[in-house]
Amino acid sequence: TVSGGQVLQVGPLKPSLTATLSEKYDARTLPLGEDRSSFLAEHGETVTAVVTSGRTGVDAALMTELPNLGAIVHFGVGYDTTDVERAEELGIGVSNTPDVLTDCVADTAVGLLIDTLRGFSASDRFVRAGRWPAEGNYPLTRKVSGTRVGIVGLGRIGSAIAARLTGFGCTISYHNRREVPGSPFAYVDSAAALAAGVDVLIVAAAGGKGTQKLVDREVLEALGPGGYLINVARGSVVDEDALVELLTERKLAGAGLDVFTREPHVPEALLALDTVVLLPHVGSGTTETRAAMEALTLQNLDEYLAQGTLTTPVLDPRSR
Ligand code: 8YV
Repeated sequence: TVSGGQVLQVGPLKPSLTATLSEKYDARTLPLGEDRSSFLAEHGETVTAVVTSGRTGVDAALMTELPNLGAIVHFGVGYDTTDVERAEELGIGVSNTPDVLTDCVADTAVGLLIDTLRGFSASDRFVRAGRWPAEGNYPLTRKVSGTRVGIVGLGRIGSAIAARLTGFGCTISYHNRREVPGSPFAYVDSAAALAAGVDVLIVAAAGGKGTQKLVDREVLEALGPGGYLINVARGSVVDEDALVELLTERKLAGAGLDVFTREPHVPEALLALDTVVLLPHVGSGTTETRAAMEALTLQNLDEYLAQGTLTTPVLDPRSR
């Protein structure tokens, strides 16, 4: 049903993936700006598969302009930039790259947690600025082992974070859409109640409409002046304005953030705070994991082009 179709790249991708798509799949790239509408008028009908990422995705308007689109293949586990409800109505399949990045994102969460509580990045800046000889010992920080950690979203990544922190003697509890059967960790039925009972709140929930500002001002206030927030999921899951305000007013002890609402823009006020650790969305960013994500992206595309199905679908394609 899909043979002879055109592959379209939407948004920037890993350079090696872009090269493979153009060299081996004859893929075109959706132009930005003025050329976009003439490109779509000319080529839109031929496109059967899109390859994109959580940075760009495919919205409902673009789906309308690609009337023969059958699959949206994402490089990345998150697909919140694609309108999956509309894709489902249209019978368009959607895939992502689960599992292969779980370890690295969980490692990042633990690294951020340790850095935020122990102030390693801030103390590195202290050494580089020549302050050690001048000022003596670095101020004391917060012990990590044995802390009470609440995880928002106990999916693949949240579970991998919990497994790691169990080794640090942390007490783990979690909030999730629904209780996870057989989980050894305590389920708490709201994010605010979870935050009220922990020292560190880790956000590991999927982005998208269902989790928009799930961690709102009330949740952050429940975490309180002794509490820390770690986010390796999506900026949209947290009320970023409230977060910045509470951090600035020292009504939160600190935050470790790999994701932001308007990437690559980071709220200016955070840059001045030594209580926060700021990472440029590097959770899955290792050579090994990005290669595995690339391979799984191409495996999904190959399977779709050969037989109309996806290897790791979040939505199965229907024959169109
Ligand atoms: C990627 C991510 O960097 O997988 C995800 O959802 O956020 C990251 O692994 C991103 O998708 C690439 O644009």
